[in-house]
Amino acid sequence: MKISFSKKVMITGATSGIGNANAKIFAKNGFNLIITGRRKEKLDELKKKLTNKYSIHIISLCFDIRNQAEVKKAWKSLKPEWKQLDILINNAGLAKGFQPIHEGNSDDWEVMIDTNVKGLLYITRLVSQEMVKNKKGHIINLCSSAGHEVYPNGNVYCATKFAVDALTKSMRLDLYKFGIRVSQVSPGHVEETEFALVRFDGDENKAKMYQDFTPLKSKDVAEIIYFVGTRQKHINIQDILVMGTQQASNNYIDRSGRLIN
Ligand code: NDP
Ligand code: 8X3
Repeated sequence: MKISFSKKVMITGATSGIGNANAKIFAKNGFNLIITGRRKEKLDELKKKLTNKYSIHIISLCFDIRNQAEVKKAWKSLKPEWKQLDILINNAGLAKGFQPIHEGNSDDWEVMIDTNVKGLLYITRLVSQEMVKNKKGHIINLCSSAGHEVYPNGNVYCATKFAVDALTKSMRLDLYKFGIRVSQVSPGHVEETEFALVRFDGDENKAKMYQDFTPLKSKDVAEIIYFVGTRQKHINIQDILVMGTQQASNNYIDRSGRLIN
């Protein structure tokens, strides 16, 4: 079936957390989706749930964003009308490890650099070429408060997010003359994600980082991304830095107890 009349958004890393919440909010608002991630069963589950609930089309693409050949193959598998995306949300990303630089694990460094920087570039290269042809499109990068302010033990993760910040700014300089918007959203701590569990290699105790304060929830960030992606054509929100009320900065968090709404 042809889908060129409705808007299309690609969300990388839709199998959990912020990307998953984003898929739900865009689906609810009638967008057709391309959802990506490595866990096929999670993609299938999400596709089934959202297509049962909303009358939209969803393509799921299962690939490792660190593997340029897999990214290219997945993109090539799309029909031409699906390649004319209105929005690309570069969300897939992760932190691995939390050690000072002299104790860091270089395998972790490579995973973060390959995912957060190189993976983002691989998919953006393909999507942006098509957006330039169509003279329309919007790229929204998931940066982080860690891309604005470093913190102890954050070293390489922070560096990858500083790189995302630089890429957002420089991509905008390359693409604005084609009518393409480039934005980023930079959250502080976000719960209802697998972020901490992944960072601490599945250690559930270490991942309990949010018990003594209330951070943002994945849905909060998804709502902000949806807002950024649905402004009138003449508006480009360049960056939103957002944290929970108890987080004043990366290094100052009021851990005196969770807020009751
Ligand atoms: P989650 O771990 O819940 O989600 C990460 C997503 O990225 C998953 O869908 C995962 O899918 C995907 N992903 C990771 N590695 C790869 C890979 N190699 N190939 C393809 N997909 C991959 O974390 P969040 O939702 O929190 O993270 C989303 C983004 O938000 C990240 O860029 C993160 O840096 C950023 N962020 C998170 C914050 C937080 O506190 N949670 C705060 C600020 C920014 P799968 O495992 O199926 O491949
Ligand atoms: C995720 C937030 O503070 O763990 O980017 O780096 S933080």
